[in-house]
Amino acid sequence: MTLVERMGISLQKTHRTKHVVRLEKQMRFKSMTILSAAGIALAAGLAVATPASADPSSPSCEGGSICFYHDTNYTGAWFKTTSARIDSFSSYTYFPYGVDSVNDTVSSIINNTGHWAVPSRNANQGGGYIIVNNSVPNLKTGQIVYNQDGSKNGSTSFNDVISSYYLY
Ligand SMILES: [Ca+2]
Repeated sequence: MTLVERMGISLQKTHRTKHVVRLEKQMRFKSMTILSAAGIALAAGLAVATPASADPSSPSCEGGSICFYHDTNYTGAWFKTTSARIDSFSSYTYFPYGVDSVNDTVSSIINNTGHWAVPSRNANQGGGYIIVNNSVPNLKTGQIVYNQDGSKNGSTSFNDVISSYYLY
């Protein structure tokens, strides 16, 4: 093989390699574009799903029910019932996971019973109470708390204290 022939082969190789590299770059760009589009679609799906799960009118607490949530804004573990009263939450657990007792752990309430609900600080409707007409997104603040004799307590938090309730 002459030197000229060798140079010819070498040039061909270089040209071919560059071409392949360019093709690979194009393919990588295309697959990245597809992945990005999938990522955007996924993010859009999640953006739609999040407010739906926090919606107070969600099927998790349909009409006739009262729902107690471990966390504020109707999130976290939840306990749903149609009972007219529960005298002690200590024997009730949340659905579906994690936290055992409903007692002294409630932070928000959805009341779809059509009645006023009166959750109390102690078991057997004792120790003071609040009156819940519809829903309370955050028991940590803004609550009118009553003493057992009906006088106002002055506290604005009724978070993590509820042990019983009745519908009025
Ligand atoms: Ca309590």
